[in-house]
Amino acid sequence: MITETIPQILYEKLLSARTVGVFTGAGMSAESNIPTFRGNEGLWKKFKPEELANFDAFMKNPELVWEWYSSRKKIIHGAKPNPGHFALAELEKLVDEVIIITQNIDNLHRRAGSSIVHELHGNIERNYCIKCGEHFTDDVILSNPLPPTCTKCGGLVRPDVVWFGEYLPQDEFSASENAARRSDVFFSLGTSGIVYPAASIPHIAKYAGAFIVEINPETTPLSEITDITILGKSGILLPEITKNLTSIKHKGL
Ligand code: BJW
Ligand code: ZN
Repeated sequence: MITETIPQILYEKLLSARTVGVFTGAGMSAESNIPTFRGNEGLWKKFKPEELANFDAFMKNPELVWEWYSSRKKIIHGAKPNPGHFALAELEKLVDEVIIITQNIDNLHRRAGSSIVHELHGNIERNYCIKCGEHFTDDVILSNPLPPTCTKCGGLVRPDVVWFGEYLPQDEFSASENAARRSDVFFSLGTSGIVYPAASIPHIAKYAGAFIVEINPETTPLSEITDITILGKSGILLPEITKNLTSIKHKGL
């Protein structure tokens, strides 16, 4: 079902759910003013994600890749969780278990108060040396000229994010697969659903029998497997869902 309003069946499913899985992408943070990847903003006009977010691009032109990451680090550092992030943290009071599986690297789910967050594509606030693995905080590296180098071995320092052609962190991916398998309701929020293997997670939830709900202003390839696709913004629809669920829990359906 594709709809612009929240159907009653979603509340019925949430009321009887034990585990709610939530898969999020860049659109989740759009209302925190962090540009999405495949929208029409900023550097993405000039470069496709595939052209900058890969190891070869970094080795060929570390200055350019660092210019892009340092500007994004600044945007993300200054960003705040939006009402959608806070609504997901609030949902923990209304159902037994809420597990966030995010492709985002911006830390905003944790900052909003969500307690279980699996990060599939890393975290932009961390950095490490490609030669010796030493970790560095942003404070240390951003105060130096870019691209930063390791104080221990002189190797190049990179952001701790997953680039194209790289493996996802195995523990985070396995935990996400398990969460998808045991979800009764599974949300896919603000993602184009085209980057694999992350995009396989909603499919795993589907085959395990979860009720799949997508929130996105546009349909995506994932819309083909959803029970409901609600066309709209996560920062508007999620607070509405938690508000209505709270009042249904108090007054009944
Ligand atoms: C709103 C909204 C609002 C707007 N409210 N919604 C199988 C088939 C085909 C290809 C592959 C495959 N398996 C692997 C591949 C290759 C590749 C891949 O998937 N390529 C495809 C693009 C074709 N995958 C990989 O390389 C992965 N690794 C891998 O497979 O390892 C195995 C391997 C190892 C060695 C050799 C070979 C294989 C790694 C993928 C890493 C992705 N990394 C990035 C960058 C992270 C770091 C950084 O941030 O810089 O992750 S790319 C970028 O895309 C980022 C995102 O997490 C990811 C997904 O994007 P997302 O979040 O969906 O954003 P958008 O912009 O696409 O969509 C936003 C959506 O929001 C839109 O739908 C809007 O409508 C919506 N929206 N406002 C709600 N207010
Ligand atoms: Zn080093």
